[in-house]
Order: sequence, then structure tokens, then C-alpha cells
Amino acid sequence: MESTSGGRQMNRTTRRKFLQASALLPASLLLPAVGQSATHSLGPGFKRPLPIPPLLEATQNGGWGEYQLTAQQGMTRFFDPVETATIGFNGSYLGPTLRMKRGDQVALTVKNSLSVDTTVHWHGMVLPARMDGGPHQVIRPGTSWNSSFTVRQRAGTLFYHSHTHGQTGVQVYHGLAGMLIVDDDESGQAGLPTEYGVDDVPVILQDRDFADDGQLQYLRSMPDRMMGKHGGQVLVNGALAPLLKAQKTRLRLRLLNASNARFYRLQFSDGRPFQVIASDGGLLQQPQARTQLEMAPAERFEIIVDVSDGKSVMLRSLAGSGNVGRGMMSMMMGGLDRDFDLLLIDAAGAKKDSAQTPAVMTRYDDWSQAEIANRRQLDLEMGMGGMMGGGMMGGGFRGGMMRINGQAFDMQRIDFAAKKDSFEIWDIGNPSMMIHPFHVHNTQFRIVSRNGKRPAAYEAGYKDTVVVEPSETVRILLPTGPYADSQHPYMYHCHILEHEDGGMMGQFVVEA
Ligand SMILES: [Cu+2]
Repeated sequence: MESTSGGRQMNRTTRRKFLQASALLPASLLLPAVGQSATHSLGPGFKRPLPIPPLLEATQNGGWGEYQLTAQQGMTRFFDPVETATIGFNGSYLGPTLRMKRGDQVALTVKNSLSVDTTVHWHGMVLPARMDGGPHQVIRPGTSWNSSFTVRQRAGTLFYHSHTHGQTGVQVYHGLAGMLIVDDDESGQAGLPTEYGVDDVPVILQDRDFADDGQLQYLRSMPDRMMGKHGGQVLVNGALAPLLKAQKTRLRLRLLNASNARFYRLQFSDGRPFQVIASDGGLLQQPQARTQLEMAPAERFEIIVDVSDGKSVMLRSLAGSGNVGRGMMSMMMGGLDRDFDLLLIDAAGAKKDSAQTPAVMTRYDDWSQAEIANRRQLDLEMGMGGMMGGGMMGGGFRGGMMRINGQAFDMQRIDFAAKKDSFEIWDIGNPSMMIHPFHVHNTQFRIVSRNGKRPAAYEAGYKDTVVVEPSETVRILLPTGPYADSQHPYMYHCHILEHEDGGMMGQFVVEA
């Protein structure tokens, strides 16, 4: 029903080989019960070393830091020896972690070796619209796209991923995503762990379904489109049931929810507290101690966890989060809601790091005097057809079940223009029955209020994606950035990828 990406072509050629291999395997190995928080002690199956995406730093060339990415097909062993057809950047699944520094001029070349169109969006980055990698910056098969810009923002954990018109969900699901780290002097001097893969560890969460033949299974039903695709197993950095042998007793985890639709409610197995030190767009002013943290699709949080007790501890996600757990639709979708064991951390060999996280890590820019150039109301809507089955309305979801202010996304329609170097207040309303993570390109905004109330401290910092609950209005204060271009738009949309693909997206230009 759903046309998949280049991955499908490989399925056929490898199916025979796969069937030969799988005949030798018990079914339990093909579909291990990963993540059941069962009666056994901490994750006996959690043995595979957590893969750390390779770091891709710039090659310096005449003042420009150059990066090369290739979107390509490949085969990935999620369950040895089964090979699953996937796509990735510079590898078979996901991509390298791009690392850049504030003030750098960067030039990224993305080659498309897939058999289908793709795009790559630098999620969270402030940059000219034609460098943004949204649905208008199509990279045809066999061609390359160049994106160059100056890194102007604070240090933070960003994200890059396919943003292909109508195909974002299927392409990200099969692997077209990665992490992007921005550094700056302030974050380097904040006394935080900074050794990549050692005490500064990327943790990319993605839920997936695998068919009996070991291949990734994307949309199968109307609920998958309406709720967004949820999978029954969770990959961390592309691995099932991984083990992190901690090398230091103080770990910084860069959490990225790169799932299509699933929210996670993260907690450690022994309930130990951790410190949230950064949100989407950079450091919080002050670390926030928590024992639980909910993350919507596309959100990033950095946390510091102390493992100096030398024990093993499991990072878990508890049932009861997002649309399948606590949303108004959860009664219908309870089957998708469960606990997951995500990542086992073994601290037995960790070296002592007694450094303390500073009480104040940064100061937010003072926007209290900002002149508000515009105020807008954006309502995230799902039509009744979405509830009852899109067939009634003729076109199903693509016929407009997913909308913002009454309109489904249209590549040809610019929804509004903003003025550059200004501030706007957006009220994001949600008259639908689902929770939507709302994302705006080219900005790191601040949440002013939720239904008139100030946000919790851990989400009061820089954000590019914000959860909007049913019947809630979230007010955000948003800088429009320094780049004017009346021809090329930026996107704003729900980051449940099936909602985005289904039309819950709009576009705006920033003008001089
Ligand atoms: Cu949504």
C-alpha cells in the first residue's frame, strides 16, 4: 500500500539469503522480546555494545568547514545474522554525528545515491531558507546538494533528517537521520563532560516494527497514519538491547527522540535522579534535577547521570506517555503503550569523575524588551474523517484530515510572511484529540506559557519543538532570524511524521 524508499528493491535480492539463514534460527531470535520489563533482573539480553555514530568533523578548506554526506542503501544487522534493508548517511543506517562550532562557516555536500528523491533538513539550525533542506530543496537520485551557512547559534544537540515531501516518515523510519552537535566556548568551559562517546554519549531513540522476514515494517493500517507509526521494539543508536560500559562515573547523555511518533517517559530502573542540562537549542540556565522526563518526537534533552555507585542501571521508558499512553486516543490504542528497557549502563569499570555541574551554566538572552512585530494563532487540527476513517472524505489523510488553520500543506502556498530580525508571538492551539509536537524551522524559540501558565524550568530554555496537548494553547516567543528571502519558505509542522506527511504543516517566508 505504501510505497517505500529504495530499501524495498534490496528486499527482493536478499530475501532468499535471509530465508536460508532464518530457517536455522528460533523465532525468538528473529523477534526478541526486547524491552519487556519482566521479572528477570536487569536486561540479561543487553550485551551488544552501544554503537556510537562516528564523529564527522569538518575538513578545512579556505575558511570553510566541509562535510560530505551520502544518502545510500544498505543492509543492517539488527538481529545477527539477519540482514535488514535500510538507508543511511555514509553507512547503512542513521548517519555520522556532525560536529561544528559557533562562528564556523560550514559547507555540507549531500549526495543522493538512493533511487528516490530525498532532502536533508538541519533541524534546529538558524540558516538561510534555501540551505534549510526542507521539501523544496529536493536532491534527485544521482545528484548532490550543497548547503552552506554560518553557525550562529549557541551550543546544542541538533538533528538532521530527511524532510522529503510526503516521504519524510518512510525515509526517517528506514534510517535517514543523524545527530548534529554545535559547540561554543561557553559550553566548552562549563565543566561538563565533553569527550564524545566516552562521557558525552549520543542516545538516539527510535521505535521500529520488524516483519517476520526481518525487514522493517512501516505503515500497515489507518491507525498507523492517524496515531503516527509506533513500533514494538526500540533501537538506541540503531541497536536493539545495547549495553554501555561506562568509562566515567559522570555521564552526559545527549538524548534525541528520532522516532516517527512515539513519546518516551524516561526513568532509570532504580529511580535515581539525574540533571537535565540542555533542551533542544542549548544549555539551560541552571541544571534541573528530575527522576523522569517525557520526550516527544524531535525533542532533545541532555542529561547528566551519576553512576559512581558502580552498579548497573537500565534506562527505561515507562508506559503512559504520548498519544498511546495518556492522550485522549489512548483508550483505542492501548496496545501500542508499554514499558521498554532501552539501554543498560554498566558502571563497574568507570573511572572516578568528581566534577560538579555548575549551578549556573549560561544566561538566556534577555528578550523581555523585544518588540513584537506580529502575533499569530496556529491551530493544529485533525478532521472528523481522521477519527472515523478518511475514506468517508474521499481522499483520506492526504485529502486534508491533517491541517493547520483549516488548510492542509500545499507546496505552492506560502501561508504568511514574517519580518527578519524581529520577534513574533505564536499561539499554538490544539482543538484535536491528539498531542502534537510542534516544530518551527530556522529558530530557537522560548515557551512563554501553557494555557497562560509559565512552563516548567526544564522547558523554559531554547526550544524548536514543543508539545501541545489537546485543548491547550502554547504561547511561544520566536526570533525570526537574520535571513531574508521572499522566494524560499521555512516550514512549521507537527513532528509526528505521519501528521507532517499528511498535511499538518505550513510554510512562511522571512522578508527584509
Ligand atoms: Cu501531530
